[in-house]
Amino acid sequence: MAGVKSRRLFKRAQRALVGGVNSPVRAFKSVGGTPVFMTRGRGSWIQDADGRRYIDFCHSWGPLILGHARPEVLFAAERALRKGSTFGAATEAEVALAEDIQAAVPSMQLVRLTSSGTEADMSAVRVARAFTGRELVIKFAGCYHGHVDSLLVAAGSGATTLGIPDSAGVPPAWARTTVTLPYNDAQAAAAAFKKWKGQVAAVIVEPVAANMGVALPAPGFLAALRELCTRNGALLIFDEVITGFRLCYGGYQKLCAVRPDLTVLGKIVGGGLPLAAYGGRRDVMRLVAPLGPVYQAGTLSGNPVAVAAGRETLRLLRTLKPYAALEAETLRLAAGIRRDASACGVVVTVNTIGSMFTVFFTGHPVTDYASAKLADAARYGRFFRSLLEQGVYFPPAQWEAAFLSAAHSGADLGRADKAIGQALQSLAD
Ligand code: HOZ
Repeated sequence: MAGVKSRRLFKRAQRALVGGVNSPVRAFKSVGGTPVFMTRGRGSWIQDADGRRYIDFCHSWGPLILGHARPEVLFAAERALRKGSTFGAATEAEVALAEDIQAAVPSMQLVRLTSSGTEADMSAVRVARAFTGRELVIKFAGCYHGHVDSLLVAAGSGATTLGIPDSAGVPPAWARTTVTLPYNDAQAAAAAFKKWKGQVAAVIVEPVAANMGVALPAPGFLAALRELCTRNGALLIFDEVITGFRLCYGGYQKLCAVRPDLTVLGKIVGGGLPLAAYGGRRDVMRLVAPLGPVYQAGTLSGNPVAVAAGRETLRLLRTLKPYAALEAETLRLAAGIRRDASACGVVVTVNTIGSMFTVFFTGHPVTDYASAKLADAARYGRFFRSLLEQGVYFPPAQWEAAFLSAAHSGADLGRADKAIGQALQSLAD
């Protein structure tokens, strides 16, 4: 249960902020209890307003692959800040970050930096529509591409958590420009291309779904989407906001060897500050202003402080190469969770890839939105609250990814493993 100060702050917050928060999943609605107000973080831990520390497996929903307040990243951001927080003008550092992105994700031949993943997703879809002269966009149920109007259809993440996957306020005519299909169903995609022949501008997909919890692409699924898009003159957009620089140095596209036409990045690429990017084929991106007629802009786009944090994070990832170790630790943690769950008779499915994982409270394999929705969110809430009591912070929602960072030590993971065992046991009691 949240401490006295967090409870007091939440009361105050509700008088000033909608629902007391600035992003709905923070409200703890699906896990129950009062949101915990954080005051600081370092390495693998965060601390709340009551001075309690937690081993963090949410890590701000993914950006902090190196942990909180990594000194080199802080130093780089601080150095940039001292020179001026924003110019609304071109800087050399943003060019260097774009070059780093091009080198790591070669399909991004031209890059545009934005301030949030939502903005980058929205812009990628806009440019795809302009390039093809078509309106329809295929997305997959349970995938989340930010709170873009036309993509808030069967949306995952907070929209699923709060039971509003089809948001109010989206004109039905806009929602009708989106065709929603089951994730991992290449046949459904082929049928959709047949049905809406010559009308599909783009297919947008999280190459590894992470916003319905973690669900892996079935073998051949992404390659089939590539093939369908190419054959039908549509663009393939990979939303790698979560997977970018999370599973390897670059995008998941490097691991699955499928080259999208456009890619969206966010989270890690901004080193924990508000920065995202979209980019792709030169002939497509040349449509974006000032080169072309697709308008997209931002006062804080390519903000120097965020750029500095992003560049330093990428530099550290190139140097430290943490990916193999992170994956091994995640697999170990997941094996422990499965073992503990089975020992106390609690049914779980644990999906992992690299340093991402989700504990689903269902015995069914989770491969798409329908199977993810079988998970028992109320059980997850009890699990979450038990972990919180024991000083371990998981994402406060069932349909999200949890993350390991390079800052988690063996001791952290040992403590977390014990706490998870107890949390599972409490569900069995
Ligand atoms: N996009 C984040 C991962 N699902 C959630 C963050 C939020 O909605 O606040």
